[in-house]
Amino acid sequence: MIRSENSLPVIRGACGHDCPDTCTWLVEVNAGRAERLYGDPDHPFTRGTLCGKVNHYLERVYHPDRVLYPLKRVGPKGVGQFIRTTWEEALSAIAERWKSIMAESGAEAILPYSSAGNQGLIQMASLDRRLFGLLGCSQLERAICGEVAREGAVATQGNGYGIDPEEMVHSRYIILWGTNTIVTNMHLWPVLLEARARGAKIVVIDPIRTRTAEQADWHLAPRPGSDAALALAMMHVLIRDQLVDLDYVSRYSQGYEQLSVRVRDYAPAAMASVTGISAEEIEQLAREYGTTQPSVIRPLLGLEHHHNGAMTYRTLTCLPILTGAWRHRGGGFYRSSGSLQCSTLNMRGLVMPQHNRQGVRTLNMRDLGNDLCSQELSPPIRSLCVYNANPVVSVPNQQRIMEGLRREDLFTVVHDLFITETARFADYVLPATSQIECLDLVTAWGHHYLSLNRPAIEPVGESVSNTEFFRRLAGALGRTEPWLFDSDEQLIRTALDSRHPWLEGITYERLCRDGYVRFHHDRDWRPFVEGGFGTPSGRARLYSEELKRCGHDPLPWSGDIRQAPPGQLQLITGKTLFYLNSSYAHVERHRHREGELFLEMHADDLLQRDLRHGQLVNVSNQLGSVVARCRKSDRVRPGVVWMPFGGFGDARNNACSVNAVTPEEPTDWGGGSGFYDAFVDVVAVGATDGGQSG
Ligand SMILES: Nc1nc2c(c(=O)[nH]1)N[C@H]1C(S)=C(S)[C@@H](COP(=O)(O)OP(=O)(O)OC[C@H]3O[C@@H](n4cnc5c(=O)[nH]c(N)nc54)[C@H](O)[C@@H]3O)O[C@H]1N2
Ligand SMILES: Nc1nc2c(c(=O)[nH]1)N[C@H]1C(S)=C(S)[C@@H](COP(=O)(O)OP(=O)(O)OC[C@H]3O[C@@H](n4cnc5c(=O)[nH]c(N)nc54)[C@H](O)[C@@H]3O)O[C@H]1N2
Ligand SMILES: [Mo]
Repeated sequence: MIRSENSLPVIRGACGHDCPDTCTWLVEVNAGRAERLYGDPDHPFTRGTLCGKVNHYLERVYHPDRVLYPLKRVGPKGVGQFIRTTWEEALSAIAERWKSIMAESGAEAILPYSSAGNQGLIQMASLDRRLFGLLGCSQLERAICGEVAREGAVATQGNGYGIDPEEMVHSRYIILWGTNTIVTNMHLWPVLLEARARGAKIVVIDPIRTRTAEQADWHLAPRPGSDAALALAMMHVLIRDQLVDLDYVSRYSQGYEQLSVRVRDYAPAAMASVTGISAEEIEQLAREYGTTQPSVIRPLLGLEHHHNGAMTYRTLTCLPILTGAWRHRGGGFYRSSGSLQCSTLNMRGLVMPQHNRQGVRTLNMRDLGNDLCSQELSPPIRSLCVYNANPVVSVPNQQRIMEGLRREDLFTVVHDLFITETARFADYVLPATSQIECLDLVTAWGHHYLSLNRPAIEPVGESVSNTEFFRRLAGALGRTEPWLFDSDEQLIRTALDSRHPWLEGITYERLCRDGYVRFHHDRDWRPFVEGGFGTPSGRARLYSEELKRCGHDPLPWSGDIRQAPPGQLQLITGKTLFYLNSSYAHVERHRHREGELFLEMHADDLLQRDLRHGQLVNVSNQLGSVVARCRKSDRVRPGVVWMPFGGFGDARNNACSVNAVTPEEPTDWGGGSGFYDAFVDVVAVGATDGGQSG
């Protein structure tokens, strides 16, 4: 065991928040209480620095509002009035209710609803998948983060793989496309700065002048949703000016001829009005990208939350094929290492899909509101079990979700650390452990390390980990299958037991000893250096028969780019520095730092509406409305407004989130939601009091 300078035991762990960085940390414990939590200075990627939220993680662990005991609702749904109950009573009430629902309507009437609130491997997806699969509960399509992007990349590459982000230090042309690295992926930034010190240029493509855009060498602000048009205009220049690596293209891809014909329609001059970027800038971007190697495109969330999100990703992934960027060390494309990490692990062993009841329906998390309110769904959702998620804040069409959650005949169970905006509607709220109270194998979607999170303290109050919650539920339901009761250590050993070469020498014991391990592969690992794409032919698909068969355009396409209807503005969101998605709004320090909900708006749009900086405005459309403080800002372009994402309301009183006005419109494919194709009216609701400028 490691000991601190004052001889306290120090326990190694890893952050479980839904974030690419997956920092490792050290926790000093004194008489059973965690006294200090700080970044592990030895971790090569996170280098001992934690973010502004997790630096104060212990305030979350010991927060007075933490749910410490099982709670039972006594007031109306949504009000959040509960009384303390026992685990025994809560579990037997849940089991009794679920058994009668299953007998009357079938298990599909129960919807387990979870996301990546804890993205540790076994706390996110293990015993829950086994139990609900065996019972035959409705399955959930989880496509609100990453899936659209992955599916778009798959259309071209056959898989969602990209380069190892640490290799970006070798890149010489870096395009951060629809991502705010400094805020959301802070440990990648030093890698990029090192690349810059070695001569790299950093370009940011984002409709908003984000913190990252401010620090970039060049910022281009396209109209939201027009990125595929921009990429096609780049391809037009690459092909026209013979900047294509024809050797790479002819050996390792298919459909170059068809693509060449397609891009003729995308001359920079024609795309300038579509994208809002001048023809000269498009020409310059394409030439620089086509003549500088290694070049890398690093996109993230901003592109996938549009209705054309998958096609946009499909289009962008054609660029490094045309330039042959994949040949070069530090060249290619990188979005997430998540699917790569999972492909090395024994996921089937972990979730045991062979025991799932067959023919069960799948509901999409995006549609939660409509599904809860549906008169047609057969069977209707009669019970909802929420864990690792706070859908009232994070899922589009919030009003509809709350309407559904108010249904008197709906039996809602929430397992969380706090009485979240969603938990306020629950019949039972059950206490969840924090990351320093549970064991897990933590994968990362932003680097190539696996970490072991060891519990530093006993569960606070009567809280239990997700895996323990599902063991208890299985017991209460009278199940006896031993694999529903596997211990956390057994689950981790199962996950590691895959015989994948990248896991060679990586054992539970080694993780216990070292805390984290880098995958066993060469530093200089290039996924598609000699083709080897994940398609049946091994070639990348510039033209795709598979897409055609599914009714999509077989070639990259700009999609129909939406314009705001007259008088309305297009609303997009981004993550904040001090909140992690819907979380941390409960902690005063972070609440204070983020302040009240605001809307950034260009001076021209303010003027047109006779609005003033600092005024309270009502942001609304046919879905609902949300009140925010209006900020005059030159970070946004006219016609586009920006609102931060998070739970800005006082969770005890109201749910206040941008998702009050976002649609659950399906993306082209990939099962996601066109959140950012939200069009809103903005009108004053109060007098000006001079808020701070963004
Ligand atoms: N408009 C708009 N909407 C968005 C986004 C956006 O940018 N704009 N972002 C989208 C994206 S990318 C994402 S990933 C989603 C995130 O949406 P969510 O996953 O709903 O949000 P989180 O705040 O990450 O986590 C949800 C809950 O998990 C709980 N939790 C944490 N650890 C545990 C645990 O060990 N056990 C249990 N039972 N609960 C735990 C937290 O306390 C929190 O209440 O939101 C999406 N929605
Ligand atoms: N501090 C902090 N860090 C986080 C999170 C958090 O909540 N807080 N959440 C974590 C999660 S779950 C995720 S998925 C990641 C997300 O990481 P990012 O993708 O970096 O997060 P966002 O802030 O949503 O950045 C997306 C950017 O896309 C831009 N954008 C919107 N529409 C378009 C468009 O049409 N075209 C282009 N080019 N850009 C567009 C937005 O203005 C925004 O700046 O962050 C993770 N890290
Ligand atoms: Mo996410």
